Amino acid sequence: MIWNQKRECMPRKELQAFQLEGLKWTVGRVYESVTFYRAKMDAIGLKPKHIKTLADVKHLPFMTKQDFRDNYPFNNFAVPKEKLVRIHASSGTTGKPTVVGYTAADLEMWTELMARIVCQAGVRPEDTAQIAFSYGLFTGAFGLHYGLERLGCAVVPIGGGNTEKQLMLMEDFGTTVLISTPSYALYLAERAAELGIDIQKRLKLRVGLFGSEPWTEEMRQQIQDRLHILATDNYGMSELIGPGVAGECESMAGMHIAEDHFLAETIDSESGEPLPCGAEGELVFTSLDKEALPVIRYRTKDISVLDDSPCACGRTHARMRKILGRSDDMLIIRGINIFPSQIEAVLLSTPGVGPHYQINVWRKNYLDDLEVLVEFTDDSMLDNYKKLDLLTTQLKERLHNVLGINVKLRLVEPHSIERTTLGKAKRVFDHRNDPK
Ligand code: DLL
Repeated sequence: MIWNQKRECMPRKELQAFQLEGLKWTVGRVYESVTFYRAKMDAIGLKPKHIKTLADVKHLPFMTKQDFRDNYPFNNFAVPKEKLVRIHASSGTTGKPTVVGYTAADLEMWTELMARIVCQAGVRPEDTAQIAFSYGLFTGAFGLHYGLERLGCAVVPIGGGNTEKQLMLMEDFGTTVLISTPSYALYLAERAAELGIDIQKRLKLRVGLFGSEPWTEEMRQQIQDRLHILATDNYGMSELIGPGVAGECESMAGMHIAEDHFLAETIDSESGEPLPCGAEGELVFTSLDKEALPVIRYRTKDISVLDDSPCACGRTHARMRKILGRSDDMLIIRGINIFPSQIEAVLLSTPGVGPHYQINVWRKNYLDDLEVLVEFTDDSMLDNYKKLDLLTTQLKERLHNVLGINVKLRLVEPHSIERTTLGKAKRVFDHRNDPK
């Protein structure tokens, strides 16, 4: 089932013409109505009339999170405040949040996009969907809520946390679809096991839509095995719209980007130069029909690969590969670049250790040290030093092979690493700049 056949299966030539219209419209509006962006264009002598082809996007200046902060709260909006019907904001831990606004037309567009995302993940009107994201300023819960309702599902808006109640309602309501972060899905499975709930017998879950934080294929496998569901990925960010930017289809071969609403590019994070399709780089998005908060060349810091080859599902929109990490999450240890996802992939594909881990980075005597804590799964290991030693050596070797550096590895008892039940999981703790 394709939610919007006309849009999602548009021949690529037609799609590109459609995108060019949207690009011209957006650049014109931003130039007229958004002072800071007009100043950026004026500084390089660029006028809206200079945008003649899609390739001309590369002449436009980037937008970054800092632009949102500098224009807090509403100075980067292209409509007067009276036109807004919703305001969301990022969950940033320090300083002022990143504020995003929606007109009625923006909310309608977002709802349609989300119906598309849930439909392509395999959700159907007869499903019951439980939303375990927190409702509030975070865009995740509301975005999925409206999309699921538009599709015709029964939505259970329980919100984040409250794990035992989540499990009770899942059983009593016959929930078939779970919406959450991937780390919370794993936690749910763990709690169910602790409470003696046989997931296969007592729950009817069949599909999960997970996003909002990085997760590897190995993590997907663990979720699928433990919850007995199809675990699908979807991607987005508040600055652009919230969830709804991209999501997997039944082919499970990358996430289709809603290219009729967003123009996607990848760039070299350091030079800012555009990269060809197929090359790994930082994702950059331009909105094509947003009213309240048009976004031009927003640098996401998320690293991925674009693929515009045809997909078996028939949708023509390009796909993006699972996020490898964020350029600002990349750890540079003794000159070597390491993404936490590389560590996750090794840990989760090694039998005997669980999916819960923590990465610490320390600096001692001017040298960086990477420490990985991971839980072993078998309680009986506690008394078996030989087994523990063997597993430690094996993991250290595997990590060394993948990362090219020695890692301090600590096997810790099951359940000793703190679980994230609300919001995004935090697994990396960089202590290099901690006050002495
Ligand atoms: O996390 C929007 C969202 C909600 C997406 C629910 C999917 C589901 P922000 O809080 O603004 O918005 O965070 C955006 O989260 O730049 C990525 O670094 C990360 N992220 C989001 N989805 C994924 C994903 C929402 N599927 C930031 N895989 C983005 C990896 C993701 N990282």
